[in-house]
Amino acid sequence: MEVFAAGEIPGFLHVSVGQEAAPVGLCAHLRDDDYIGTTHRGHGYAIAKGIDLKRAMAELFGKKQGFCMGRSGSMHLADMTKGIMGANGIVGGGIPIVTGAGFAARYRGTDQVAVATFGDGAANQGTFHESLNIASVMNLPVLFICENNGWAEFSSIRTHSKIEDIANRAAAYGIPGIITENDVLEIHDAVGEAVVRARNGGGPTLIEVKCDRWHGHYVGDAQKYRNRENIEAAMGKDCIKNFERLLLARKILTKREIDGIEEEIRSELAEAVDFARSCPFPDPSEMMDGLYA
Ligand SMILES: Cc1ncc(C[n+]2csc(CCOP(=O)(O)OP(=O)(O)O)c2C)c(N)n1
Repeated sequence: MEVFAAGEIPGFLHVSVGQEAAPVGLCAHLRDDDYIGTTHRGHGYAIAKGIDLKRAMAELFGKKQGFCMGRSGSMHLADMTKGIMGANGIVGGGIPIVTGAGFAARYRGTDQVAVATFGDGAANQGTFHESLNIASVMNLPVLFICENNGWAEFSSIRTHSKIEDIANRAAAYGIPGIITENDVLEIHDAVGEAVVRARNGGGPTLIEVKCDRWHGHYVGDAQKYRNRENIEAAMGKDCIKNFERLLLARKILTKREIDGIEEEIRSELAEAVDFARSCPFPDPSEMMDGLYA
């Protein structure tokens, strides 16, 4: 957010602050050869799936050393070596792509799984319904993870859906629909079961995570449509701090160890930003490289 606000990252940036539990709880179960496809708010998943931070940051900066040679920026960040099929700027656009990856895994007879993550707004797209249906009837190894943060851009879920629980839509396709809180261990448990089911031929699962978007839809969004109480309530629920408290209470980590981890993360991020700054932009003469005609 700081680097974007300083004007160093072009385009739009959608951060997932407040929504860290789902990427961590999910990706702990995934192998490098499992597939994931995310949304415009997908950086957390890319990091949790193991993307190299330096090249990811270079991509956000639009630099040549980025994973997509500076072509994708934030919203189509991909790294196929880690099964990261891409963020997607088209709301609901990643869901059928991931469903196709699930079909490919089944067709090749592997035990890979494919995971589509998306928001509550995307659950109204035709792609969501078509993908759940075909994944269900073909018993595909696909997980559908809906991060319901209560907002689709500037619209509250109350204005775009008559039901509160997106997970209920699973019933229409005869697959399990699970609801979790924004709690890393709860998500880890739910995903664990769904991944085992998918790898063993048991078909898809829809998991809805009830979470909160701390900030605006994009960095710089003044959030005139949202009142102070709603924002403060969201920020009052911190899935990282909650997990820290649990680790301390169970004496798994000390405060000092937690501080050490935070320091490590801070310096890893600083290194990534320095790397991105030092990289050149792609040369205009390379503009047509990588295009199909
Ligand atoms: C097909 C399509 N329609 C509209 C938009 C504009 N748009 C961008 S993000 C967004 C809302 C997405 O909300 P949600 O799926 O809940 O994800 P969140 O932003 O909450 O993570 C919309 C409508 C778009 N990018 N693509």
